Formats: sequence, C-alpha cells, structure tokens
Amino acid sequence: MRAPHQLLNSRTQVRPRFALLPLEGIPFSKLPAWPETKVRVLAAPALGAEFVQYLLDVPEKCGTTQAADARVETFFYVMSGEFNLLAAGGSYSLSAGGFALIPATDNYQIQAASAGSLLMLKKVYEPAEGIMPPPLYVGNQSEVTAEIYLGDEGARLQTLLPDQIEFDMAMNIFTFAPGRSLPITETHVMEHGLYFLQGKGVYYLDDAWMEVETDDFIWMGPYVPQSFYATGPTPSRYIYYKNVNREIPL
Ligand code: UGY
Ligand code: MN
Repeated sequence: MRAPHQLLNSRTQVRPRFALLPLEGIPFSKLPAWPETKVRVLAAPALGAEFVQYLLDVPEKCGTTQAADARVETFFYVMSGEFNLLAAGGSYSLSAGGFALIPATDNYQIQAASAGSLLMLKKVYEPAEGIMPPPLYVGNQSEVTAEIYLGDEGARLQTLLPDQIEFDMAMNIFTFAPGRSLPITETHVMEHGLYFLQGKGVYYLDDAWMEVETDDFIWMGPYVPQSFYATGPTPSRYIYYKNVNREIPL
C-alpha cells in the first residue's frame, strides 16, 4: 500500500505470454472451502495459465477439508506457520519449508496449528498410459540437497518432488548467490508459476529485463524466453512450478 504522498507507479506487467505481479497489487478474496482465510489468486486460466496458484494467509485453527475429485492434484508449500496435514491415512506436521503433493485421488485435511501462509497450486493431473499416478509425497526443503546447477557453485537447485515419470509436475527452489545468474536464456514449452521468496534481481521475460524482488509472482507461459541475474546483498531464492514428463496433447 502506498502512503498518501507516494505515487501509484507499479512494476506490474500482464502480457499474453507472461505476467509479473508484485504482491501489493493483488487484492484479498475468500474461498468457500477456506473459512477465515485471506486468499490471493496468483495465477489462473484467465491469465493464460493451465494451473491455478494461490497464496493463503490462514489463521490459527483454520484450514480446509477436501474430498478427492480424481481430477485435480494439489501442492502445498509452507511459507510460515505450522500446519497439520491428514492424508492417505497419515498425519504430517509441516513447518516453514514443508511441502506436500496430494494426488487427485486422496481426500485431505490441512489445518494451521499456528497462523501462517501457504502457497497452493492446483492442476489437472495428466494420466499417462501404463504409468501409475504418484503417491502422496511430503517433505521439507531442509532435507533436499541444493545441487550445483550446470557447474556454477553460486546457482543451486533443490528439486522438491522426485524426478520420476509418475509426477507430471516439478516444484523446485533456485538459490543464487549475489551476482550469479541462470547460465542461459531458456525457451521451453513448459509453464512456470514462480514465487520470489528472498532477495532481488533482474528477470528477462520475453524481450526485456525487469527488476524483481521478494514477494513478486511471475507466470511464464509456454515458450517465453527467460533468464535471471541475482543482484543485491543477500542470496536470491525463488520456488517455481513446471509441468513435466508428459507428451504435448494434439
Ligand atoms: O527449470 C527451469 O526451467 C528453470 N531453469 N527456469 C527458470 O528458473 N526460469
Ligand atoms: Mn524455465
């Protein structure tokens, strides 16, 4: 929110193939299945995305109970707070950095043990002949090795979900030391839903460099050229979704 003496200029960009959405510009809304929760819709089909991504501010003892619809899978990432997840007959405690992929066939319940924020991503699971859908998968980023990315020690990639054909999505965390970058400008058919967790930098989207910082959301559609330089005094970190491991439907 701008103070009354400030200008209303914004870094927001919405283009056919990408969007840069600083959080301050996204209004709160509500969802029937999340009583008392303050909801921000980050990505949606209306933007061009083939998935939906939300940021949920969940008060203590609030959450949701969801019945499986055998169609949509859900990924949670805990930004802050403590959450209890009940799914597939198990009970899991998720603190900051915790995550879970809930298959489309599982009922689940998630509740805030202490107030916190969740990133939630939903997509229609893409079945593939002869491939079993993935099971419930729960973890914490602290247990995932930060691998050196393409030979650069200053660029580290954490692959939160197993790199196995059952999974039709990847959720990864990139950490860049100040001054480091992606080694190339990538162009690929996969989409991204990217949430900037820490630091700042400049992102190349389509045909221009733009400044980005903590709490920015970026949607990248298919084939948007993309690259990143980390600037600023601290490491920069972002979590991103990518659709993977499936043929492109015709
Ligand atoms: O996995 C990726 O496509 C990743 N390197 N993209 C990105 O960070 N924009
Ligand atoms: Mn990419």
